[in-house]
Amino acid sequence: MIPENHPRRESLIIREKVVKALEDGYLAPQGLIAHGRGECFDYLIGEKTQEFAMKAMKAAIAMLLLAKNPVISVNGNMAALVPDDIVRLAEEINAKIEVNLFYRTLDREKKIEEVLKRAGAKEVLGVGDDASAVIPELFSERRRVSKKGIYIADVVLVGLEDGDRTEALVKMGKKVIAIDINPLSRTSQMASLTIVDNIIRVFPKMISLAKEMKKSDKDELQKIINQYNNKEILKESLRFISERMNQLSLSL
Ligand code: PTJ
Repeated sequence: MIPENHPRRESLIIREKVVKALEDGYLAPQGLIAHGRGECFDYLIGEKTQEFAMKAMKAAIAMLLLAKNPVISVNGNMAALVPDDIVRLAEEINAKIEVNLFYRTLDREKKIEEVLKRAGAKEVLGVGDDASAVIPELFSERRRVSKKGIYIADVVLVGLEDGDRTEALVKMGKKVIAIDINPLSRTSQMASLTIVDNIIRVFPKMISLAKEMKKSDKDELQKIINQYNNKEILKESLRFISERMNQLSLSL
């Protein structure tokens, strides 16, 4: 039991979700390590959504709303942390949902499909034989994708990802939107657009933005994308962290 007044109660509740997903058999044990790394970066950005992430989210929603075949790619950690929000965002932007795992097993794929269906998803791609197409130049199990999903997607939203697949998808001419709280990771550096923030905070904000921005016309959305520069956003996030650390060191 986590005490009501524990100063880090929220963070501990999120940990419990991740541990439960491991016990239920759909989170990879390595997902616990990934989560811990994320917690560390969250301290560095002040455990709040910062301006660089807001700008990236707006451009991401513009990109997703203009996409012909947008897909949200789901792994074990995403299914553990934001299952309902994945389904709600997919509905708002008219995206497909596909399971794509680094540590791929059929059992985990099926369990993640179940979690997403319980959250309201009508169709979940990438499970078992549905993942019969291959991403070229990628040698991990992540290379196998659905012909109806990631294979033909023009925009793919990924979270807590390894860099190789992001690079391979970009090489295939796709736009990759990465949610990664570590601006130094290969995924963050390789993605077309990087949201440097905690996925827990990102999804609700993206859902609100999608509701609002759906009313904009195509030219307005395209303008937001044209003005966006991912390198600048990554630089901004690193400057923010270093300035914040500096200020904190002065206040001790
Ligand atoms: O479910 P599977 O088999 O596909 O495996 C999923 C994991 C996450 C284990 C796999 O993709 C992996 O090993 O990922 P990495 O290489 O550890 O990368 C995860 C990235 O996500 C790191 O850069 C973390 O800092 C970042 N991250 C961790 N927690 C969060 C996060 N980013 C946003 N929000 C978080 N809560």
